[in-house]
Parts: sequence; structure tokens; C-alpha cells
Amino acid sequence: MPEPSLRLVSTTAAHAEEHAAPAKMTPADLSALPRTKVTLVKPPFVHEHTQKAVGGPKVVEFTLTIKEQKMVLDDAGTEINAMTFDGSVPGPMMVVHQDDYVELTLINLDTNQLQHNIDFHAATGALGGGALTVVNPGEKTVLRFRATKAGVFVYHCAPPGMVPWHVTSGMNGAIMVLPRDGLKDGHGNELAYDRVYYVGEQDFYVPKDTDGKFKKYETAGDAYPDVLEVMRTLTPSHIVFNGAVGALTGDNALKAAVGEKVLIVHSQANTTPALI
Ligand SMILES: [Cu+2]
Repeated sequence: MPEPSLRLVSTTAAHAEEHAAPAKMTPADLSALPRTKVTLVKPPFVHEHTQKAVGGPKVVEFTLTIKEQKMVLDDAGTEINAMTFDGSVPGPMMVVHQDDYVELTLINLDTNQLQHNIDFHAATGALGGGALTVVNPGEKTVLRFRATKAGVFVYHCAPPGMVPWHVTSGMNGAIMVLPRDGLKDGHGNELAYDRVYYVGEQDFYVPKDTDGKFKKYETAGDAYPDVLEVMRTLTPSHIVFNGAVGALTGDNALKAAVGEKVLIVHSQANTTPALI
């Protein structure tokens, strides 16, 4: 098994640092590994993937573009000055297999106003990548880590001192690290799915004016002081699935044919009422 290029250790505790003396590491040689490029899709949909790994570990390349944009939460026109990965809340779900390398290009558009980064709970060390990926508007960076543990893990933006604001403004998503031989049930039987959907739960903190109406702001920065006050109440003004009221109902309902097995992956990056 090749050694990881970064010292990223298998554990579910995202920010746990190793206290033991690190073993002597040699840089991994990834040049022989196959590479595959994945185009991410908007939730609730998930990019094409095989449930069982084909061949040995590979480098899976993803790109996420950070977009600061207004989004409407409901039919009343309530607005959020959202910060997003790829323009959706939650950000797109990534799928790899255990021991694959995730290679992410993170782009902070020059039309954005804020500094951002990405913290993968599937990786440890360097704040799950957060400490290595801080990008200003107009910059991009590349992060690579080995997905050493199977499971579904949140990723989110985590800029110094601003983590709760960015997460509750929409900057979170998930990565599913499948076992190389696919999912199994509690008895070790193969568990294949015909469809997979990704549902992200999001708490928003929209300020109100003195008449009790939800306020609107030109930019996230303009909204910041008021939003922070609402966040400090630990009481969200809205809790929505996939970014808005109705995102998963009516025409947007998750569909499946009779007899199909559907895997629904749910994430909640910020456990109310404890801001992340
Ligand atoms: Cu951010």
C-alpha cells in the first residue's frame, strides 16, 4: 500500500492531531496511479460512480468553485446572502473509494469578496485541509489527501475566526468514501443501490427588522453584524433541506421506480443549537 503524500490518518475525529511521534514517512509516489476526473452535480443528485472499486487505488480529481450569491429561501422571497461551493446549498457530494486519493482544485472567484477554504472531515491534520487551502478572491489551490476511512463525512469552509458564519451561510457538503468492495448490511450481505440522493440540512439565521420582516442586504459582508446577532441566539430563522423550502417536494421530489433500492445520504454540518 503506498504511503500518503500528506500525513493524514484514519479517524473520524476531524481535527484530532497525532500526539505520538510521527513514523518516518517517505513521500508517496503517485505517478503510477491512474487518475480520473469527476464533474460534480448539484444535490440531491450525485455524480456517476461505481459502488465497488474497479482496480486499485486511484487519484480522483474534483473541482469546487466558491460562489457568494443571493439565494431565495421560500415563497415569501426571504433572501440569504449565501456562500456556496458550486452555487448550491449543500455543496455537491463527492464519492470515492477507501484508499483513493482525493485531489480537489478549490477556486475562489474574483467576483467574491471573502476569503474561504475547505475542511474535510474525511481527512485529518492541517484542519482537514483547512490550514492548507485558504484562498482569497481570484485565487485557487489544490489539496490532495488519501481517503483512509470509509463513511460519509462533512466538508465545510473554515476560515480563521469565521467558521460558524461561513457554514451557516451554506458552505458545507459531504463526501462518501465507499468500502472498496461496496456497501454491506449488518450481516455482511452485499447492499447495492439503484439510485442515490443527497439531502443536506441547513440552518439559516436571517435578521428581522423592527416590524418583524426578514431583512435584505446587498452583500454577505453587509449582513454580517446583524446575522451574527441572530446566530448568537442559537435559534435559526429557517431550517431547510437542500437550500430552500420546497427544494425536495412537488416537481423536485426524489423519484424512484417501484422495487428500486434508494440510498439517501443526509448531512447536517452544524448541529443546532450548537454552532459549529
Ligand atoms: Cu467560506
